[in-house]
Amino acid sequence: GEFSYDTYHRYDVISDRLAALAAKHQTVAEIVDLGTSYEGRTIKAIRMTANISSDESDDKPMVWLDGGSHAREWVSPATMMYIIDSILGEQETDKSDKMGELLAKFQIVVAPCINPDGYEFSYEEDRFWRKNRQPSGCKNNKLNWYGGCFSKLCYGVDNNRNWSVDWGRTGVSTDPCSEIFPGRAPFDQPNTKAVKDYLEPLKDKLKLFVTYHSYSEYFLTPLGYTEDLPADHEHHTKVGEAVVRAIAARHGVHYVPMRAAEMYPCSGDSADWAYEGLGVGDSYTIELRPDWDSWKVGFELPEDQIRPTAEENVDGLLALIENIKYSRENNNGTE
Ligand code: 0X9
Ligand code: ZN
Repeated sequence: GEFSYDTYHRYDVISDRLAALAAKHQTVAEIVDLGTSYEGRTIKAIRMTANISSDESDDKPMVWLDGGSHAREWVSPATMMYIIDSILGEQETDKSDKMGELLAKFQIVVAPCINPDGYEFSYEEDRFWRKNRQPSGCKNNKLNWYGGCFSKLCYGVDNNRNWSVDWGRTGVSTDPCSEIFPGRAPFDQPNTKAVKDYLEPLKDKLKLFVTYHSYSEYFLTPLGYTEDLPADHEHHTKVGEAVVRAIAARHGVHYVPMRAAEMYPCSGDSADWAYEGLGVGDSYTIELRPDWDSWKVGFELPEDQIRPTAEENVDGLLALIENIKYSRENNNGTE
């Protein structure tokens, strides 16, 4: 294994590592090709479950985790890779019993980097790039006499504004050059469409949806587009408390649980789509390290913090899975 957690990795390295893991752990892992990005990169996930080639493995309750929706949030794909490693026993080997149980009960699908074009652009051109790289339109949508752009052509849609729930209303901009441009229609971007096309037919099996971002150290519960309390609010509050407690127990870092709209309201995010669009009662956004006050560090989380961030989120994920409605209803909860 050349894959380390002392450094961030390029998309090809992440993809190769994913393939190598699936090859090494063939009885419990397989690669899922979700789709193709605008620039032609394959958007991949790894599906992990006991006896992966058996038909009954398809019927197990599903957990979905994704990272790298926003290009510059490099600790997110890194954390996804570490979580995959831990589930497959490549890291956190003391948890092998726990992970075995998890693979027996669930199918866990992890897409480490759903915005590969943006991720690569944040290496090559602009470390602080957020959106994808599909041409989005002219600045302020203003054309010249000849049908070209009056000032300039811009690139990128905010992948986390492009989902269908409350699309295009709050916390978005109609300017294609904006960081929060939601696209021209829900799912008009290959990144969101790939995830939607994979998950929609599986929605009855999907019991937990988590999307990993940075930064702020928040555990965000529904809803994101409105301050109105969702029906499951009390459940979400309990889950949030359990998760942040587990995260803090690892390295003493206290993530803050809140409703996503309390961070700021915005339309069309992925967790709201999973919650209201697919009807997944447990749907969350996690904002990884650093904390909100460390804005000078922000997206440039030092490489020596990759491992602790990932470690605390392995523990956070285990607590999360124990506390989702599905687990509680099946008497596997903590209460
Ligand atoms: O704005 C986003 O898409 C997420 N934050 S980030 O800094 N990673 O860009 C937050 C999405 C959660 N939803 C709401 N805050 N409504
Ligand atoms: Zn983000």
